[in-house]
This record gives sequence, structure tokens and C-alpha cells, in this order.
Amino acid sequence: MAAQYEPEIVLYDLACTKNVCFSPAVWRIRLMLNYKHIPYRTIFLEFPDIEPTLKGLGLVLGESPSGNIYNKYTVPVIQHVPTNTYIMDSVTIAQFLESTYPDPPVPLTSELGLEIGAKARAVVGRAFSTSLMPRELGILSPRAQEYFRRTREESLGHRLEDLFDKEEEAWSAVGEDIRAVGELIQTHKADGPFVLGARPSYTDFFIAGSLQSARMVDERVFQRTIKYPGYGEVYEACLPYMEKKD
Ligand SMILES: N[C@@H](CCC(=O)N[C@@H](CS)C(=O)NCC(=O)O)C(=O)O
Repeated sequence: MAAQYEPEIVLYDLACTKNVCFSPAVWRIRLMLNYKHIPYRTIFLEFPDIEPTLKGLGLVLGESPSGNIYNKYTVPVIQHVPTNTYIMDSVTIAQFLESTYPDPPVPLTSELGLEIGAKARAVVGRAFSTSLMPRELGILSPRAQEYFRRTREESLGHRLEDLFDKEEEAWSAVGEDIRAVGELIQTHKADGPFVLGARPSYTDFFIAGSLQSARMVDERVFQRTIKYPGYGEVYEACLPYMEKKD
């Protein structure tokens, strides 16, 4: 008889044509779920279905328990099945998972982790958004492409494809800074492959999740990033927790 599989968590993820997770924010949570061996199932939502679905689940915008203000419906969202609780935003979800499933522990913050997170967002994030935003269209359904193009071009003020003209300039502007963040990532190299040494922390999941997201959109952007020392090592060390992708 097949074993009964009762998911503890339902994970709302972002759909793409590859039918695997490609959202960096959702990957952070997926890595935590996989690392902690928490049973879960996934519901993939197309971009235009995120807001109506989450509203329908009763989620409201405003201030979250973590103090963040939400003014937009986003994934990841989880449903904690045993208590029928819905939670939005990766930071709030990570705090909930850590307090509800503390073993094995995932340190959520550290001074080094905060520094890496902030610097990586500023420098790698800048290069990633230039390279990945226009290429993301290539893995979206026609409906999601229409939504993504409309909303992103509205905020950019120009066509997504115009980013290609700025791509090389964006990467060379931050090259040295990407290398410096890579050095920070290797601070505890002597103790193990992760940012804090032997065991993963949320910062590792942030790094590995962002790299996996880039890889799902375009292998070349991933390869370009792991040429800088530090990034690929964390990614490799997190691979065992990336097996469940859907
Ligand atoms: N603060 C949010 C941001 C997550 C986020 O930006 N999610 C994107 C997918 S990667 C999203 O759901 N976007 C919806 C939209 O653009 O309409 C978190 O970390 O959970």
C-alpha cells in the first residue's frame, strides 16, 4: 500500500513554462522546506492570477507580523495546513517555519549574512535585473508575458528589450563589487562550504535561490556569475536541498 502523504504546507509558487520553481523569493522558502524535510505540495500561479487567488484566500495587504508593509500581492505564500493559516512574504514565512519547525535550525540573521544580503542585492541584483528581466519573457506563458511586459515596462519607462543595450555596461560597472561580495561569502571557508561555515543559514538559501532562479531563466547568466569565486561553492553545497523543484 502506498504511504499516506499528508502535506503540512501548501506552497504557492510562480508558474513558468518549465513547470519548476524559478522565483528567487520562492526558492528561499523551498530550500528551507527541503532542508527541514517538511512535507509540502506546490500550487503554481501564473502572474495575472496571483492577486485574485491570494485575495480569494483571504490575504490582506498592510503590515505583516514581521513589520513589513505589503502593498502588493506576491508569492511565496504558504498555507500551514494543521492550523489553516495563510502567510505571505518570504521573510515572514521564514520566521514562521523556523519557529514551528526548529530542527534542523536555519539561522535567519547574522551580521555577515545581513552585509552579504544588502551588498549582493545592490550589485549582483543590478546586473541580474538587466540580464534576466528581458529574458524572463522566454519562460512565461503568453498570458503571463503580457502581464509581465505591461507591469515591468510601466515601471521601467521603456521596453524590456532596451535593457540588452545596457547589459555589458551594467556587468562591468559592478564586476569588482561582485568579486568583493564573493570574498565575503568565503569568510568561513575554512570551516565549511556555507556562509557561516559547516551548516547552511538563510543567507545561503538567498544566494543559492537567486542563482537557481538565474539558471532557470538563462544558463549563461548563471555561468557568468559563478565564475566569481564564492557563489558556485554555496550553490553546490545547497544542491541536495534543491532536488524538489515543483
Ligand atoms: N517581498 C516579497 C517579494 C516577492 C516577490 O517579488 N515575488 C514576485 C515573484 S518573484 C511576485 O509574486 N510578483 C507578483 C507580481 O509582480 O505581480 C517576498 O520576499 O516574499
